[in-house]
Amino acid sequence: MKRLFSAFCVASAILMTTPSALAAEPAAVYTQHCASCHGADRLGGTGPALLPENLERLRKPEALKVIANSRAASQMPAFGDKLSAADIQVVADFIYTRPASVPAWGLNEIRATRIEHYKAGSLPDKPAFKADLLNLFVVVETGDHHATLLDGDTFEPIHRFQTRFALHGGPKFSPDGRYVYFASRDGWISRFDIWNLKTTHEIRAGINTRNLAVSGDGRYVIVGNYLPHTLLILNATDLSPLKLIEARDDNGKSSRVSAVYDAAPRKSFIAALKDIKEVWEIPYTDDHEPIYPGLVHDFRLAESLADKQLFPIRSIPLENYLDDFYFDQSYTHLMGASREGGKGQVINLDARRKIADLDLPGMPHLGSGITWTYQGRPVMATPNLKSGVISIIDMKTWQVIKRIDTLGPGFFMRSHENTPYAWTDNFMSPAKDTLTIIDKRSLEIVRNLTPEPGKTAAHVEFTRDGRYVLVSIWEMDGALIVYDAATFKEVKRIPMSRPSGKYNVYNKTTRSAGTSH
Ligand code: DHE
Repeated sequence: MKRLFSAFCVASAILMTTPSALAAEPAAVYTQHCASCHGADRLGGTGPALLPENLERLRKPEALKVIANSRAASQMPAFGDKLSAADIQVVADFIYTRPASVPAWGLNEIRATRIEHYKAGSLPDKPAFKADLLNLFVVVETGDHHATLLDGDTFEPIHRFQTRFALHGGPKFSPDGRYVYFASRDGWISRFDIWNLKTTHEIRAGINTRNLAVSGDGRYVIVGNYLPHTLLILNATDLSPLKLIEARDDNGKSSRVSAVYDAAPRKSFIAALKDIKEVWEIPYTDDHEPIYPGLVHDFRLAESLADKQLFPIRSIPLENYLDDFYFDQSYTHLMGASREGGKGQVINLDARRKIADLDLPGMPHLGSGITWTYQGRPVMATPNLKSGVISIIDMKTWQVIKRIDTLGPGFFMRSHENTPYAWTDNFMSPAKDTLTIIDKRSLEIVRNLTPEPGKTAAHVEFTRDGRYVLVSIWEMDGALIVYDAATFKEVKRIPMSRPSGKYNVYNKTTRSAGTSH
């Protein structure tokens, strides 16, 4: 029956897609020209998923151009000479329309996607190259969907490899720094053995994924999804699924998962929910006795686990939705921005309640925040996606003690324990080719740099010792620029294909106060 239907669709598509001013039937155009790469159900195949959630970052006029002309570094052919303008419009409208029902993505579908390239434990326990294994960088190159492993002492690339389409968010390292886990927006999770330069396992955890976290003990990977509304816990050694959790409250209201983080000192994961006023803490050890008092959900969809107590959900009710957030270094406090922006809240995770409001204008990007000690007190600094300001917050009083005006709204902010300077970009503004450097001792701007006039400069990360700063020239013919962190002089330029984030093994695994965790 299914085959008959497809044959009908293809036949009618052929009849209807001969160049003419009249548009063909949308599903038929899709089936004939797009389904073989993007999947009959639009869930993706060799090409990315084409559902509205997955297309959020591509505006429709841009999509029309991609269909007609293809895009750089893509295997997709141009359809401008095969389809009429009306048909291109019709198929674009089709992919931006939600399907009648949400595609199923339960444990069976997830398990069916798992790929074991190398059995866990089958690769040598000895690095295939010589370098300081803790001063390596993983650099994500979004231009042609690759990642580069970079030696943080010589700044020489060690290995460049293909990744899944459209990685997003921070790749996360195992505690010993040997493995790195990537998440793609289409839900693919990949485990890469840095020592052996090999992808060992892959699995598709969701249809539209936000990010992943690795437990502080290295045993688990957790993935947060927008589509479907789930969290998935995986075995970190082979990415086999352990537990699928539906994100919903006790009234059955379900929610997208905005993000999930590892709170290593608490031995738990913390998940932010976009559509329900709760934040979830999910302990991952079996010694969490007693299971926390108060509201504990158990939306256990996994088949029975040996230990029924694993991964309970401790829900903290909130006054407002939480979107983007940041933790203090002890992971006792969570500072969150609501999705409306303009205001933030501080939640004490032990007291399980809000303890303060934060006076933050615009749309603070708390996820990019950093901390240091200023005049004997812990402070936190956050850039702002909507206004050109860095807010400095006293983490004892939760008051904003200074607003530093920059050249424009920025996205990322970074520092290191061994440098007196904090660096931020002005990525969201006309001044996106500039970087602003702030003295952490005076809270004053000491320099605005323009690494390459007219080219976007963003996302900074320090070497293990804090002596050098790596900056992305975020362009197709981009580069990674290495600066001396003390003199702000350029040291080296390494060509790369639209490099986005870069991640230093030591800074990440030691949870440096100058970087995201
Ligand atoms: Fe990101 C991290 C959410 C748009 C590049 N981004 C994150 C994280 C979240 C997030 C929750 C933390 C993940 C982690 O640590 O595991 N990002 C969002 C959004 O909600 C937003 C605004 C809209 C969206 O489309 O999702 C958004 N992000 C972007 C971009 O437009 C960026 C600049 C380009 C891109 O690749 O899409 C972008 N986000 C990044 C990068 C990180 C990131 C490079 C990792 C930062 C790090 O150093 O850890």
